Amino acid sequence: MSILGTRVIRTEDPRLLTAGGVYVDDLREPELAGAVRATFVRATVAHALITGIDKSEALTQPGVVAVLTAADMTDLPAAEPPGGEVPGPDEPPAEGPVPLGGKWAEPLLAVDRVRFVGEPVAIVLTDSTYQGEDAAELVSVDYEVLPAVTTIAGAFAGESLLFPDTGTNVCVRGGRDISDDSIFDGCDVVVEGDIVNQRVACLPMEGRATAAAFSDGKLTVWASTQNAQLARLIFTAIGLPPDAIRVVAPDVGGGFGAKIGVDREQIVVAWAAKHTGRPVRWVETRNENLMAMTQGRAQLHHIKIGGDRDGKIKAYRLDVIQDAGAFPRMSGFLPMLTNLMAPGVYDIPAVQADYKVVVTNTAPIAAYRGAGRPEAAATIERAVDWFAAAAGLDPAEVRKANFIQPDQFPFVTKAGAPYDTGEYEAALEKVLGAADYTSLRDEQRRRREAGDTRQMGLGLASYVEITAADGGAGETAKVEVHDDGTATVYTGSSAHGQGHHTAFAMILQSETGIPMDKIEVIHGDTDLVPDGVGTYASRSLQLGGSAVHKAAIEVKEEAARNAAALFEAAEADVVLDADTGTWHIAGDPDKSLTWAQVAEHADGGLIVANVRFTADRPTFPFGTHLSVVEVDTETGKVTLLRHITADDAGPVLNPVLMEGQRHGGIAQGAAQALCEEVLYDVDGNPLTSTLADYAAITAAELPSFELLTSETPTPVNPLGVKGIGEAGTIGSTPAVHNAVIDAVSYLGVRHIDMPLTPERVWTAISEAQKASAK
Ligand code: SMO
Repeated sequence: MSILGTRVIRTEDPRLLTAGGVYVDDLREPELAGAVRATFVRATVAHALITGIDKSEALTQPGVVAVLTAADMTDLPAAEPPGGEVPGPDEPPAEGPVPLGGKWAEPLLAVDRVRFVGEPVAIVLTDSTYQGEDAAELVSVDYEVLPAVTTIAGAFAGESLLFPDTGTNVCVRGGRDISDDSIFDGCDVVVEGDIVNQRVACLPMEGRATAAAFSDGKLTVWASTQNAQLARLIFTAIGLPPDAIRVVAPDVGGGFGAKIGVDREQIVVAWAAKHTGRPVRWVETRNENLMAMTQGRAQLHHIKIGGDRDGKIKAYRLDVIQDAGAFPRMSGFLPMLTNLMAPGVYDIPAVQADYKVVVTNTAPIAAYRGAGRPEAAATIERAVDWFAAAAGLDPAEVRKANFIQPDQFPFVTKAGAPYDTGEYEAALEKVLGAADYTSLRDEQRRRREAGDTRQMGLGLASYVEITAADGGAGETAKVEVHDDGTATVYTGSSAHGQGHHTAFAMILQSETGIPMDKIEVIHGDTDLVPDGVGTYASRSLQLGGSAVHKAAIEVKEEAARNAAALFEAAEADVVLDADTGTWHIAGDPDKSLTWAQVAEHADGGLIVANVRFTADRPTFPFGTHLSVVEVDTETGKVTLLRHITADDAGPVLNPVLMEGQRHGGIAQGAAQALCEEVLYDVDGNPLTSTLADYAAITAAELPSFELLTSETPTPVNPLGVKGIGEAGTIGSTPAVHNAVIDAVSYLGVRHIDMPLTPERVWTAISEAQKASAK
C-alpha cells in the first residue's frame, strides 16, 4: 500500500526537538575557527547625503579588526548595468541588489547617499559580538539630511527624489490601460474606493545570518537562505566565478520570501572575508531584522466594481500602487502578479488592471508569503463584499452567482491568468455547511436585535492563487540507490521548515519500496547539488517533488535492466513490488532480488538518475475561508472565534505537512488583517523596530482552525499537486477582514483598512454612530 496521502510524522522533528537545529550562528566548522564578527553601521536618518565617514575612533577600540566602507570596495568588479542598459521607468528592475551601475541601483554599502533608516553604511569586524556593537557606535557618519519621502503620496509629489538622475520617484509602470469607463455602462450597482494593503514584516524566527571563509581562491558561505544555488549566483558579485564559490544553507529558521537569494549585507560579509582573509560571521539582531530585512505587501489599491442588482458582477478595475521602499528589487514583479490575479475566482466579463511602483525612504519591499497574490485576493474579496452590501445581497450568494464553473476549465481570465482546474463553488458550500452558516447568521441577527455589546461577524473569502509561476525553471533531483539498499535524494529545492525531507522520502518510498528510514535527503549545498532553484512560490512539491518522482522512475528503469540480467530474464518480465521493495519475475513471486542486490550488480554498485522536472504552466490552488469574529463595540477589540477553511491544492501527499502549512499561513494572514503593520514617522524613522512595537500575532489570539480539504488534481505535473505554502495566508486575510466589517456594518461602517486594531475599529464605530445621530 502506498504511503502517499497518509499521516506520516515528520522525520525532521526528532533532531529539531532534541539536539536542536544547527543555524548559521551555531556552526562550528573548522573553516570558521577564529571567525570575526560583523556588525553593520546603519543609516540613522531616512534620507541624506553622506558628507564624510570617520572611522578613526572606532579603529582604536578593543577587538576591532577592520572598519570597511564602500570606499574600501576597490577590489570589486566594475559591474555592468544589467543588460548593458539602465532599467527605465517602464521596465521591471533587476531582481536583487545590483552593485554599482544603473540609475536605480542598490549599492552593497551606501556610497554617497542613504535612503532608509537601517541602510548599511559600513561593516565593522571585531573579535567578539559586543566589541562590534560598541565600535560601530563610534563610526562617525556625517549626513546632510534631505526631506524624507515616507508615503506613496509623497513619492508622487516628487518634491524630494531618491534617485535624482531619474527625475522621478516612479520606477516602474505596467499593466493595461484602465481609462475606458464604458465597461461600467449598464451596471445597476457600482462601488468605488481605496483599499490599503499595509506594509508588514516577514519576521522569520531566525533573522538573516551569514558566515563566510575564503582560502585558496575558494569562498565558502553558510547562509540562511531559501536557495543556495541562487545565492551562489548572487555572491559572484564580489568578483568570483560560480565554481569558486560554495554556498551551504544549514538549518534555516523560516524565510517567508524574504530569504529568496541573499541580501546586500550577506554579499558584504562574503566580500569582507575575501578582502581581509579572515572568516567572518554575521547574525542580525531582531532590531536590524525589523529595520532592514525586506518587508512585504505595501500596496495601495484603487478599485471599481459594478454589476446587476441580482448579483452578477460585470466589470472590475484594479489600479495598484506599489511602495517599493528605498530600492526597486522585485517591485515590478509583485504588482504584476497582483494584476494577474485581480479577478480571483470570478468569471467577470471585463477586467482592467494596471500598476505603478514608487520608491520611498523606507525598507525595501520584496516577496512575503504570497508575494503579490494575497494583495489581489484581499482586494477582490473586499470588493465583492462592498458590491454585495450595495446590492443588498448576502456575500455568499454573490460569490455563487459569479464563480467560474468546473466545466469552464482550463479557463483564461480577463486578466490573462490560465487557471488549470477548480471547484470553487464546492469549496464554498463545504465551508458553509461545516460552519452551519444559516445558524451563524441567526445568531448574528439575535445579537443585533438585542443590542449586544459583543457583535458577531462572518467573513467569507473565496480565493485562487498562482503557484510555481516559474515552472519553466523547474527543479532538479538526483536519486542514488546504493548497494547496501539505502538511497540518497539530492534536491535543488530547499527546506526551511516545510518538511521536504519527509515529503521527498515518501515519494521515493512509494515509487520504489525503499523504506523512508533508508532514504537520506540532501539539499542546500552547492558542492553536493550544484544545480537547483530552491523554495518559494509554493513550488517545492509540484516541481521538486515531481523531479524526485521522475528520478525514481528512471532509477527503476535502470534497476529493471540490472534485475533482468541477474534473473537472466527479459526486462519486460521483471516487476517491482513497491510494497516490499523487491524485484521479481512476473508470475514467479518466489524468486526475488532486493534493491541492494540489484544495485550491487550495477556499474560502481550504484544506480543513479539525475533529472530536472519542468512544468509548462503554473497551478492555481483555491479554496474558501470563513472567519467568525466577535467585536466588542465598546472597545473595538476583535476576537477570532472560529476559522473554517476548505483548501484544495490537489492530492494531499501528507496531511500532517499540509495542515502545518495551513496553520502557519492562516495565522500570518489573520495577523495582517488584525494587528501587524510596519510604521514610520513623518521623517522616516521606524516605529516598529522591536517586537514590543511590532504587533506580531501569537497562538493566544488564534482559535483552533477547522480544516476541510478537497483534492482537485492538476494535469500540470505527474503528482497532480498544487502548492499549499501560501494559500493559507491568501485566504485568511480577507476572510478575517470581511468578518470584522460584517460585525459592525449594521452600524453603518462600510470599510476599515487593515490592521483592524481596537483603536481603528472603535474609531470607525464611533464615527458611524456620530454620523447616524446627525
Ligand atoms: S513569498 Mo513567495 O515565495 O511567492
